[in-house]
Amino acid sequence: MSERVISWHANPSTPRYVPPPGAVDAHCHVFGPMGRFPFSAKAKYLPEDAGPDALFALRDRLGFDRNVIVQASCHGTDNAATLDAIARSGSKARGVAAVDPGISAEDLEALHLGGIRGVRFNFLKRLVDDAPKDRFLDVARRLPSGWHVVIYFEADILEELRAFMDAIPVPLVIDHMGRPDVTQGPDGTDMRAFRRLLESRADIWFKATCPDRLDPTGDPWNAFADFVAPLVADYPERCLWGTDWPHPNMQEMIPDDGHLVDMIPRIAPNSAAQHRLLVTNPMRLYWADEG
Ligand code: 0GY
Repeated sequence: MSERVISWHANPSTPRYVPPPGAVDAHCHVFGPMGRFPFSAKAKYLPEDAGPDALFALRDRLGFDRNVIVQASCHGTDNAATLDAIARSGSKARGVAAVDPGISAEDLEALHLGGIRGVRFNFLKRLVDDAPKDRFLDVARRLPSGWHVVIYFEADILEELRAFMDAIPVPLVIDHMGRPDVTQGPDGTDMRAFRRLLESRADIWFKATCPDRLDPTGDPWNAFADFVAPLVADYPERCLWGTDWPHPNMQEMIPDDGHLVDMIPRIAPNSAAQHRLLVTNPMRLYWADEG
């Protein structure tokens, strides 16, 4: 792997939808800059730099106030780039780390001081070499108080992961709703399985994110809107929203971030629902110390 790729829009449109004050982009990443924060030797993609200055400029342009920066797989378990971006945000960013499951209590505490509030367990084979459930469970049992676990998986392994998720003793956040087939519609097999998961515990949250990844019908992603709106309506206190900028691996289908923001009123059609999705819910998970 030698060629560095660009997976984000050079000049996204200004959204028509205006987020409420205090809105949080609760799923985004930083890449590098590589000169200071080299990518992991195990990285499955090699992006151009997409650092904190670009992230915060986009935040302002889209009308958001804060970011939750999720450690991207290209940086492995070295969270230095994520921590650097959080430190540069002036308290306007917090993060989710990827850790070696053998991490010490002291190193977890240092991540907490750096603004990390959760760990991500990634089960996508195209992104990570291994996902050791027993070791993940061990670290899930040792997390600092108030942290949660973010899980990234695809719909075909949801059932296989149920016992593992049941055993995690902290809240769970499911990335991109476990990558369902949104073309099945809101009553399809994938949505029914995901709802069974949400019904199994009151502390499972989900990210109503990534129409660009999940909806093969393309922008304006009508299948995604039809699929996700009923879920947000039925679980208004357990949903989060994010841009997913800089859209890892989307270089063949780069979304316009302004259009992504314009999805918000289609899945959360009134101001109370929007406020919960963009402010109340992420603040509860990531800035509980301010609440
Ligand atoms: C996402 C999705 C992807 C990548 C990563 O950490 C990552 O590299 O999360 C993906 O390629 O599906 O949420 O950013």
